Amino acid sequence: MQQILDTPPRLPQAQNPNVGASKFCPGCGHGMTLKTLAFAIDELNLHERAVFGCDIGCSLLSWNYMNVDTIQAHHGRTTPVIYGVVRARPDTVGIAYMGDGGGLAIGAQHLVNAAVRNEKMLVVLVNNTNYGMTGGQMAPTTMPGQVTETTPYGRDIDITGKPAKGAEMVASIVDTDKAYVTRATVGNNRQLKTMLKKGLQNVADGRGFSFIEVLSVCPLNWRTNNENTWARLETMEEYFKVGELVVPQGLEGVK
Ligand SMILES: Cc1ncc(C[n+]2csc(CCOP(=O)(O)OP(=O)(O)O)c2C)c(N)n1
Ligand code: SF4
Repeated sequence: MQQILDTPPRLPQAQNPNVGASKFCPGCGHGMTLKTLAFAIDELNLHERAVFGCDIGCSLLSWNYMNVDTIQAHHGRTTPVIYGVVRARPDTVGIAYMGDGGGLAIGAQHLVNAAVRNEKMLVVLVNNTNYGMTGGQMAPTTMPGQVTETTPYGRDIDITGKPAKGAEMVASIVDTDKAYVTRATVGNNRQLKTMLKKGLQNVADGRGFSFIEVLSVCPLNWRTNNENTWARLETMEEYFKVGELVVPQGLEGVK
């Protein structure tokens, strides 16, 4: 038993070993997503080509998390910052990492333009159904009836509309011969890694735009214990269907 306790956890090479204690709240989905992303970069051996951009929001806490070149952008602006890098240095594999507020509210126009133009970059959008960093306000993805700081009686979709489905929106505007669009969940780590690898490989091959929405958890603002956190994720998975929406030819070998 002691030997197990003394064995350090296996860290991916693409994760910074000197980051210290996690800055994310215990049980946060950002940490799970980032570690899986780092393993995906390892398995594709993309350390030298990867450029990681983090948004404002809790994603900014990853500014020193990755062991690859990293840029911190303004809220919603990570997508254009990263495709600027890729346009200047086409050999790079640009990754724009953001929350649902950054991708589907303040940065929505950038996401649309990048998808339509088939910018050769990967967008990872972590959907935790609220504005995490600022205390848990309603986001475009907040579930019907969900209580947040700004919807104390639950989200009323007659007033605010239905939750935005990012993956479906992106799938409807991309070049389906070149783009990879999918929805993953932190509830299925193995599938998440395969999807991240496909998204990265699509960019690394120079084929085109990749978009991965990751259903995630925010136990702090949801005010949920472990059991209720995972129960809520299952409710999210009923509304936001997990699975691939657009898969171009050429990714068959990526597992
Ligand atoms: C231009 C601008 N507007 C507003 C803010 C305030 N702000 C900081 S984080 C945040 C919400 C972040 O939510 P989300 O993008 O969903 O990421 P999460 O924290 O949930 O991961 C907001 C509104 C800001 N930093 N910059
Ligand atoms: S507020 Fe939510 S999203 Fe932000 S670190 Fe804490 S659990 Fe994660």
